[in-house]
Amino acid sequence: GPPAPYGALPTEAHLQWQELEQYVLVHFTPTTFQNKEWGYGDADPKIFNPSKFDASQIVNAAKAGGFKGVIVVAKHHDGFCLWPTKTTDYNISKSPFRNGKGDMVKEFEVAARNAGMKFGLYCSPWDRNNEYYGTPEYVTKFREQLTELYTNYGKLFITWFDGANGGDGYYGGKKEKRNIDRTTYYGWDTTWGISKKLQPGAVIFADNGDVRWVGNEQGFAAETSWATFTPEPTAGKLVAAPGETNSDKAPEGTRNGKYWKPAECDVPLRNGWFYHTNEDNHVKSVSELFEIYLKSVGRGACLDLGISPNTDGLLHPNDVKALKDFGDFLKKLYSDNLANSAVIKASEIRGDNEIFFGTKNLTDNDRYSYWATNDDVKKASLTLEWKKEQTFNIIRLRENIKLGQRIEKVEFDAFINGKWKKVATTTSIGANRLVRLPNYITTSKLRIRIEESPVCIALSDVGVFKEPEQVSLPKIKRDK
Ligand code: IPT
Repeated sequence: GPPAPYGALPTEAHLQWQELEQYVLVHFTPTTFQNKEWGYGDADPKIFNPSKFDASQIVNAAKAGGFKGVIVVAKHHDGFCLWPTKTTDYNISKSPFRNGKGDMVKEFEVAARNAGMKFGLYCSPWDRNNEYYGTPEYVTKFREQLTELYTNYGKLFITWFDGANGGDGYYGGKKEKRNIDRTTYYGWDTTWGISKKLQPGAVIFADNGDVRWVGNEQGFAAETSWATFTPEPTAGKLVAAPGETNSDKAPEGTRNGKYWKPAECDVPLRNGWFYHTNEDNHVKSVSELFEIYLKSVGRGACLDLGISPNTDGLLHPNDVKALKDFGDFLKKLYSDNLANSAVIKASEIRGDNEIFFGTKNLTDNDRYSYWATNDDVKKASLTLEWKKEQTFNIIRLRENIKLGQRIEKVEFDAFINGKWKKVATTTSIGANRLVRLPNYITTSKLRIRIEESPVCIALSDVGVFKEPEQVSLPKIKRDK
């Protein structure tokens, strides 16, 4: 039979989320028209007048970048709701957009579904406009907002809870500071109960949610990154909560952690989350995006890229181009998986059962079919052999995560000048691991040695790729 699962395991919602690998997060509110990052909740709704708004322009640009889902910030910290909510007047119906008859969340949803992309929503807990913020009445309203969002916009893949909250605002028009206890105020168990009931297929993003914040806004998971995590409260708090969690440990996660809580890497395409004209020339390049991709998707996390429409309600041409260039780059990178033309031999196959556990499962594009070893075999190797020499620099490994995250160390050898030569070492594998060799290698044999695992091997994928020539990565700035 199959190997026993190991440790904490993903839910069905986790698996669906994981398979997306990359999606975008759209920030667009009156804050855009104020040229700010965090709105104070003082903007007149009349300034929200994106006369050329076109959700499909934005969504299709993301799709061209290889992104498979769209999360819309339905309400940011400024409290302005992009849908005609019943909970507050501070919403789109008071703006000139579509003469006060518009629903921007709906327009984004329709555009995403038309593009074949998944849809998700962000609704800020912090609300710097709401007069009730800080009292129990606001929490009731916040839950009503979530209920509206969970009811009227179809099936969501994610519901996103920002830990940034509490402080200055124009609450009910009065400038004040309102601090709350982020661990107790929102009644997260009850609030997330609504999410689970109305959107059971959606993962909850939060420092201590179904998917964890990676702990920085650079989009970098750690070189060793576990999908399991044991969230702990910050000093002096009794429970972990968004904004009050040991997020310093989040880039790496917890080996053998209590819960399956893989990382989401959120990072904006520009410097900030909102559009600013003076950042038109600070749109990330293909090489910067590829570095982020390697350190997020390539380390088993998902990449959540922030995109920001301008005051016309469109993505700037520089952003559109950056996304398209990156998408074209990824297409080229993945256009030829050299593992498909290799003969792959394993040091052993579980129960000699080629069909269930053989090496054919490594190249069938199915994340859950796998090559496995016998129960007591925790070290094993694969050899890929080609008729002719091949040139490549990227190796992809995936485990069948339905059986948990198992492998802890892998080494790679290439057969060069008649000898095996070690070319790379890596650690955590999980849902996806991209190993990038600093230089192309040319060889007819590649050996993959799994050196450490607490249990037998259950590997689902081997990919071998050649990076398109034009890219050289930026000098690495920070790499935990
Ligand atoms: C940071 C929050 O503290 C964290 O909970 C999470 O929501 C994260 O944002 C999302 O990027 S605050 C940010 C200014 C680092």
